[in-house]
Amino acid sequence: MKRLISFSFIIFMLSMSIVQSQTVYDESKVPNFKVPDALLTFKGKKINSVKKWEKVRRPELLHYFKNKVYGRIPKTLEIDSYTVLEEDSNALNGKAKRKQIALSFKHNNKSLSFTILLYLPKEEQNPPLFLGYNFYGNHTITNDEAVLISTAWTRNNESFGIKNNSLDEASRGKRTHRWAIEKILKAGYGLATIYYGEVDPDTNDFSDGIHSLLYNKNQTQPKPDEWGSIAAWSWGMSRALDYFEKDKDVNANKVIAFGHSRLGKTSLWAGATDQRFAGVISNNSGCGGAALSKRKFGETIEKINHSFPHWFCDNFKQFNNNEEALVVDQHQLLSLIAPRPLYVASAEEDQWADPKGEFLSAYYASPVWDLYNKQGIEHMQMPKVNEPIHSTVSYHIRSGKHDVTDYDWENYIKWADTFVK
Ligand code: GTR
Repeated sequence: MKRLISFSFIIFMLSMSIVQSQTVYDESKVPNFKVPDALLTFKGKKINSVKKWEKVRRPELLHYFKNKVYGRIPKTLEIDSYTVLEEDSNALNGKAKRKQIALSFKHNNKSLSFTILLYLPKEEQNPPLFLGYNFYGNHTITNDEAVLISTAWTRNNESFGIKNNSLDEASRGKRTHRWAIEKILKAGYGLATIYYGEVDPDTNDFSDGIHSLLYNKNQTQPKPDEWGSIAAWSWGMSRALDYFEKDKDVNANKVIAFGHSRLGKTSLWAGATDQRFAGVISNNSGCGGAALSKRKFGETIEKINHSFPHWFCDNFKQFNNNEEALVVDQHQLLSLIAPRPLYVASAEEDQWADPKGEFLSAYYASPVWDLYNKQGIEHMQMPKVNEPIHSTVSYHIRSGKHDVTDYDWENYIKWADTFVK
């Protein structure tokens, strides 16, 4: 009997854990939860002025996200030197000026460098620009043969011809569809991109990448409240911005942080931590990006920490299957970008990223833009597919899958023309 009970107990526990880790794609299964108020401090004080927001609420939210979600950066590390590896004022059939710049960093007898690929529209003086990471190397975003191929570790990808974790000519131009370079240049914007693996390889290994430059003696991995990979990639975006401040060809006051998916989580965190970014775009950023965690729809904190244990700080694991314990939610990450322009975009077939959770997040963040008399998302009703809402906080859900398309870029450009340029 005893044996029978313990056996059925084990089966029960097993089935519970299977139930718990099942992915929710059904709106009726979204739990009831209280959305934390962006304008109420942790001590329950109402925030009703820009001054109080900036002095009290914004810092406490930022502090919480640093310590519990993305991880804080242990020390400051500035560019040691930079080298213009290559430049051509007649690139892309005479339409663009191209530059490739390596930024180098040194600390603890270690060094790291990453390369910015920069295209600028030829006709413009000091144009604004979009800055975003790519997943497989700068040479994948264009067929331009002059773009240098990274020597950093890369995830293998058969359809891109990437073998042995290293890049070569086979992958050139494989991701052109995600980067509407011609449209961007024609609209008078520059485009800058960096291969994210040069800043920190996307593996659960903290011996490589930028982290190791900032370790204390005998430290081999970040402390529980120290930076994971997303914070490391965001750090790299800020260092690129440091470089732009020195480059007279670009307008460093008009740099828009862009990112897709994990790199959209990254652009949001970059915009939150570095107020020099003039605007932020989150393309299908999902869990740990724009989407509300407490909805537990699609990807959850438990799932993301399980698949990608290195993306967030270790403290974030406290919230695996324990979203109730989070005193914030991702709309408060978005609110840290106020009053600057923010664009959150979803895709209809990207249910894993919870489009509704991304939309609601922009909606619940909007009272902070209201404080500054800027227009956020005013209605709780999600817009129809392919009917964008353009205001200082913008949102669209387009048809199709998890990706970056020309449709997305056309909308980002329109929004940037009105709210950033
Ligand atoms: C998925 C991950 C998402 C998203 C995506 C991506 O596997 O679960 O959170 O970041 O990868 O970056 O493409």
